[in-house]
Amino acid sequence: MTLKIYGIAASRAIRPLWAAEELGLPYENIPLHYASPQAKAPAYLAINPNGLVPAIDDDGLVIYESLAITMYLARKHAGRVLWDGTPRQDAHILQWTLWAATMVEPLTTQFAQHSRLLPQAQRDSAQAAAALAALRKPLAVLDAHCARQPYLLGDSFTVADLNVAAVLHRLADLDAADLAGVAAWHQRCVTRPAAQRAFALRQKTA
Ligand SMILES: N[C@@H](CCC(=O)N[C@@H](CS)C(=O)NCC(=O)O)C(=O)O
Repeated sequence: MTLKIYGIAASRAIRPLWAAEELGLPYENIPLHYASPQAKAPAYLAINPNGLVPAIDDDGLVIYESLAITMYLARKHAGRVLWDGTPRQDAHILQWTLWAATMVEPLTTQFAQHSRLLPQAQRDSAQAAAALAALRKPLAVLDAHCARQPYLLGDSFTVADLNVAAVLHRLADLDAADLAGVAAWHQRCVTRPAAQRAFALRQKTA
């Protein structure tokens, strides 16, 4: 198989898996668990020296960082679904992806860790609440944007939607945050057939 995607689907590997499904690419998923010794063993560190998932090997081209991988796959298969190949679209894809990585993901990670990922004894509900409170500002920006158009770049789903929706997926309940625009847009993204196929992999490998 030309495209190998490392990482169990119940991890940030869901992002490249979702992208591959959107693009209709054949791929092999190597269900490496992020907490397993293999993720820190020399064979995998040669692929991702950070010892984190996901990473991909696309016919010898090795890449890590989940959001960089999805953008690479979208660009490589420009014109298929996720990217139309214009510099204008590229600029907005980068804008939203970096926004998600810097303004949102540290807070969604803090929330996920302190609400469900860390062992119970290490969870601090105050930290989970603080993350949700700090998220209100960037999510209000997204909410206002989503109220104006169906997808982040306009009428069509792109890799910007995939990246931002996947980052937000770690939040429990967007409706509860009183963000109707974000909640409706997020539903549109995650109910896509390709997203559902990728999410179904989580049952197999969780
Ligand atoms: N910025 C990286 C983060 C990757 C990351 O932290 N992955 C987690 C799984 S979702 C992991 O491998 N954790 C193992 C560890 O922290 O040792 C990306 O987006 O690919």
